[in-house]
Amino acid sequence: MSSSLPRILLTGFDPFGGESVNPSWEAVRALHGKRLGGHLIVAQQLPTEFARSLHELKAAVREMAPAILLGVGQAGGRQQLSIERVAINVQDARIPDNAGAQPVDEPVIAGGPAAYFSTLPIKAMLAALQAHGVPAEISNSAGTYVCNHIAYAMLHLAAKRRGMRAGFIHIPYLPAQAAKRHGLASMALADVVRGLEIALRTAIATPLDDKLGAGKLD
Ligand code: PCA
Repeated sequence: MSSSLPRILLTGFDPFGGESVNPSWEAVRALHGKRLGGHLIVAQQLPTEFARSLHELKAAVREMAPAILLGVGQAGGRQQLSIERVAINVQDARIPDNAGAQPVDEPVIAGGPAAYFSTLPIKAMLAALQAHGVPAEISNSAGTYVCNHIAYAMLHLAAKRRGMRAGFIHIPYLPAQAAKRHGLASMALADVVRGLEIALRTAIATPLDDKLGAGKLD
């Protein structure tokens, strides 16, 4: 790997909740080693475990000092790429994580702020995805499980490092996962990979976000 290019750290998770695959890892690993807009993408798998994922994220950021941190996670049932606006300082696990931990109403970072907003240009990313025919939305909640935990930790790390921006995207089930659950939405892996690439290109090219209405009433 060329060492001089600024890095994009792109994370995905291992399977959880009885699944044998996690589309987030399948998608990010397809982009590992790719050069994009003068940056080099490094894909890393994080465990779907509260404690260990945080540990491994911190180590990777320390070692790599990426310019952009993008976390990706599965959100079964969502219908499109879901660009997260916010991460909150709480863990409230409906199911145990892959190490059996099930924290309820614990902070991600004790003493940290209640929430962080994404520092990636979420509206510009949304517009670019839609313009390229990839279904996408802004989401105002990343949940309270391991994905929100990692999204919060990424933004906490980014708040302390000048020049590092961070954000999180939730993605739907793959078609093969949805086929087992009558009626749930899915997105083909190739579309997810293309969407992540578009989102990253836009993040690189857009230091200041667009002002574009994408609010929700509910
Ligand atoms: N999705 C879970 C954790 C790992 C993943 O891919 C979540 O949304 O919290």
